[in-house]
Amino acid sequence: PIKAAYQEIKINQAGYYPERSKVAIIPASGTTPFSIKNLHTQQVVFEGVSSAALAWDLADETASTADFSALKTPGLYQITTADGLQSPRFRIFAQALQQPHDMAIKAYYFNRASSALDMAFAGQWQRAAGHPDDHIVPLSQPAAKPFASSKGWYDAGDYNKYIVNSGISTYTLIRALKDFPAFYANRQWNIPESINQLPDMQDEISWNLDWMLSMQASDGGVYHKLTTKNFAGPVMPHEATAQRFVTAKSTAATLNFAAVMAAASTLDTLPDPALKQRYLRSAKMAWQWAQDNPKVYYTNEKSVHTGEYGDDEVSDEFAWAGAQLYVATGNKGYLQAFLTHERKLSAPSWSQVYPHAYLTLLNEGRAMLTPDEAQAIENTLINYARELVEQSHDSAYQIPARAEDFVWGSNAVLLNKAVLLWTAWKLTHENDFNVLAQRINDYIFGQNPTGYSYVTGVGTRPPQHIHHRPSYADEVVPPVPGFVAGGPQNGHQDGCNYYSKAPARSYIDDWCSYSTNEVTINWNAPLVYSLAAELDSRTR
Ligand code: G3I
Ligand code: 9MR
Repeated sequence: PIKAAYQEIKINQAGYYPERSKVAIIPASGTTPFSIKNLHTQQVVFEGVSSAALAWDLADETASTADFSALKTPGLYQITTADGLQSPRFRIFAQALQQPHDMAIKAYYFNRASSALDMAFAGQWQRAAGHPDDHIVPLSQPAAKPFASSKGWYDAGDYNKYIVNSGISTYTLIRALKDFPAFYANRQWNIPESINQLPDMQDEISWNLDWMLSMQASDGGVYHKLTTKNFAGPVMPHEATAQRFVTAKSTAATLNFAAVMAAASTLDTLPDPALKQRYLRSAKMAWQWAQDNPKVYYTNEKSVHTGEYGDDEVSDEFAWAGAQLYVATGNKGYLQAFLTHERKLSAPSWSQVYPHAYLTLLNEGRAMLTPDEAQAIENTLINYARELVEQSHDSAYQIPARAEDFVWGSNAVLLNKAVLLWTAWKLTHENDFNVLAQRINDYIFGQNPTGYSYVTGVGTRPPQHIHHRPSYADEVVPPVPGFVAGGPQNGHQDGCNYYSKAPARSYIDDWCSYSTNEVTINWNAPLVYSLAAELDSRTR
């Protein structure tokens, strides 16, 4: 694997559009003069001095920040210091971040189940179809009549499909489509559906909604996951042929499903107008099942050893599903679970879905709230955003990261904070919120203590060995592009050899490291959102 580059000057390896705010991080213990050379002309075009250094214990590092926002001329550049530190080469160009956005959303196409990936769309990552999932029975009823549960996205580096994780990913993509309609109206990334009249984003979302719908039983309850008993080996989809089942239903999956279906029913780019009622009906049935079964918590059946996504605190799921159903139906009874939930924000995640209710209520739901209700939730979000700005003062990287954020998928914890920051920025136009969200994008593309751009195929030092079965098993050297790695965290649950114990450095670009170098649909979704938000913000 390519090694981490601790002693490098860190920049956003995806590049900068000219008017963007730009900083570099210099691993040095004092203010340092730096210069920037245009690599085409070999002229020094910018000179400056970095800010006072800050120690950051989460990275076991002292570093200072070099602002070069004033450099706006397109070109290829490199930053150096007098004592020989260097940055990777980087570009300033008008289209910066557009291609990374398209790659990040295209990753969903690459992870489609039940479909061959054709050369015309997948290029060298073309592959045969796997997992038709057209003969599925519940694990507990082997003699039941099989049903089809095809399509959807593979969760991650594994081939299973889990409702709660799939649901939040779909919701975040729905959010992006609803929040940036003009951006998505004409944006295409060469998928089989690109020839139709709908936004590609709608087509990609529909691919997973179709699967989710099939996971609802006739009583309204939703199976927690569709899975093999054990994780497949590192083989291609069509070679992973162990039998798949749906497991038990759960309250968390059923409410997550209700929320996503209610949200989907409010999309105005649906492929068929009849789907609106179908989604809404499914959402209401799921809600009713959860009312009748409020404490069915999923744990793996004895014979099942795949991802659990277990959650025995579902008041946030009730709040989210209720808020979505209120917005979709106008029936205020649904909002009760939200109104009585303890008002506390955090980065949204598969187990913490309360923030999703905020996002819906502050957007489509706003006009349906009383002024007091609207003001209260808006204040909570803005105060949370201010707290994140405070947190960002702790390190030269200027990102809102705390020790507790360095868990499995730490990159997505930050990206989900960015989703909330973009929303707070839209409400207030406070510049701090916009800049902080940009810093998170910078961090993801290489402006972080390891010097990796964490997104495959983007930048000068991207991961090469993600824990992603197709990337491992195919004959192609580069991994499937556009996936963000989970990121550093010092739980070290996989027993691989880490070079550092510091949370923000505990990352290795190795197949071995499924706790830092796997990829998943729920980590890519806030990346897609945050890049779309940043690109869209240029027009406001
Ligand atoms: O809830 C406890 C918390 O109380 C405790 O303080 C903390 C300290 O470590 O741990 C918390 O539990 C963690 C849990 O996530 C909730 O955040 C576990 O340690 C941690 O191991 C667990 O990680 C999950 C991982 O699966 C293992 O189950 C990740 O969140 C989750 O993203 C990941 O998801 C996997 C799927 O199972 C399978 N598909 C791939 C996907 C990504 O790797
Ligand atoms: O490969 C699995 C990965 O996709 C899962 O997210 C991860 C979740 O725990 O587990 C991985 O499988 C490992 C298993 O849990 C333990 N033995 C080693 C497996 C990876 O090679």
